[in-house]
Amino acid sequence: MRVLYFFATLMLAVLLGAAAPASAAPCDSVARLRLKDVRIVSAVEVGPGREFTPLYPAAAPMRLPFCRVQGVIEREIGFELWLPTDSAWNRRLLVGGVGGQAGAFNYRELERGVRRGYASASTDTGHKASDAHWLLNRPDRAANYAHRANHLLAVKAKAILKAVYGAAPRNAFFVGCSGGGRQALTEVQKYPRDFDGVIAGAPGVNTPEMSARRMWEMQQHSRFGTLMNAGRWRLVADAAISACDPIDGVRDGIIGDPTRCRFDPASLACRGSVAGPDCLTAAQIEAVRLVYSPLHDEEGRRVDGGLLPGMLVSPTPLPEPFTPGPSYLAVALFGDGVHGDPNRDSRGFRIARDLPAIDRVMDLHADDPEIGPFLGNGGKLILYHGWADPLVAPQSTIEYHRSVLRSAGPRAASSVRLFMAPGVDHCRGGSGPDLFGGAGGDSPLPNPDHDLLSALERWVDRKQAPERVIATRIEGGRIVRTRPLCAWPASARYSGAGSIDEAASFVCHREGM
Ligand SMILES: [Ca+2]
Repeated sequence: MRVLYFFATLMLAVLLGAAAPASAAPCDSVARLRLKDVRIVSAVEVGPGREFTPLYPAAAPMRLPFCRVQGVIEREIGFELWLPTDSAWNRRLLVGGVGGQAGAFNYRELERGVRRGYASASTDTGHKASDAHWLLNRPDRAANYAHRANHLLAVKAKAILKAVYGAAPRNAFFVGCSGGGRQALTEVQKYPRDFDGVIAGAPGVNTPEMSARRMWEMQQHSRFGTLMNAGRWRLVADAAISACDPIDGVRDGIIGDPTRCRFDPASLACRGSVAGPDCLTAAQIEAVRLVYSPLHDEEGRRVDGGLLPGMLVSPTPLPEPFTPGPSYLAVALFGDGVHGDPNRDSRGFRIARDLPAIDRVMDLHADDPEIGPFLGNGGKLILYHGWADPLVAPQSTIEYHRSVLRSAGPRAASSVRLFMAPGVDHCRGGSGPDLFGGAGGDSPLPNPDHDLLSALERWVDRKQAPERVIATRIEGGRIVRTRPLCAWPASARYSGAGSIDEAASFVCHREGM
């Protein structure tokens, strides 16, 4: 078959008047492509002597030979498509989702993809992160961001691959976390034919509710002022971890399942009236209880399930994955989107009024459990979520998984897997092993036992569903711990012998089995 692609590419090159050797990145043919609604801005060969170093995230210069295509779909949906040489292409397409407000390309996935033989692609969803008010009076951009851009990218990237390599990709995968996880589920739910395999990490299944919490938390942090600084919130998270760590049978600095943890911040109360660095005053205890509790709107309706013990609250906005700068989607959504006011003060946010208003700006719900068409095409879906994620509620991913199983029945049981990652923060980081081949968490061992992307390849190719994946933790460039993540509802249990830092000492155990 390879020979056929070789000749197909050569023929295309000859037809287009290019004389590129077949081993070169296929740039010449791309620059001359004519595709409806696609403008190729540039097609540049990257390789030894022509290195490319992505500005974001900071990364090493890339020396692999590939063709870096920059283009625009329709008027302003920017995309990058990285094409390996004909002989290196694995005949697959990998699209990397982008979290937060998007407006940038996912260079981590572009790099991982091309390194592993994929043609890889990513879209900024139709605006640039440098434009803080991209959403102001732009319903067209709202639609592009919410669902159109990734769908169009899937369609156009496949067409480009067919033209360049002379063959359509045999399958297409999507990998994303956070907002990229929402994009992943939106593809599964709205465009079931785009992808054969999808990895959705920490997906904002309920992005409107999540955004409401973000705004509300910002209000509380503004109110508390210096009452609760970053160190105090750390004290609270650490105390909860310390208290609930042993419940899973292993004292390892990780809470296996924080829904089983009951932690009362009053256990940190200062003695008498003397405040100190290692204790909380009555006012601080009240602040902690409030922020960790389920959120209710001003009319008493429950919005979410609250934060779980061990999650670390940040009093200042954190950078959202893959998006340059600490700016929350929620801020653009409510100020520019809902109120059309670029200077709106977040302290004026009212949940009961503003949460329902999001739906009039754009559809950011990715909670539709009816994914029969995707499963009917043979699609495979891997969900994962860090148990210590304070930005996107892990409970919502478990609930979504449950609703999919309920609605699609046995077909879902053989085509959908959820992996909960103890101690893992938003998408990565935290105290738990966080490298397992999810979005931006490339495993040091890219094989199906250690890496979700490899496991997805095997699942799609050979119908072998992943029942566990071994997560790795690296500190100071060294592997310090490996631990299996088990297909939900199973969880890793210490076998009773061997190092707690070795995956081999753990088995996947399902309660009641
Ligand atoms: Ca533990």
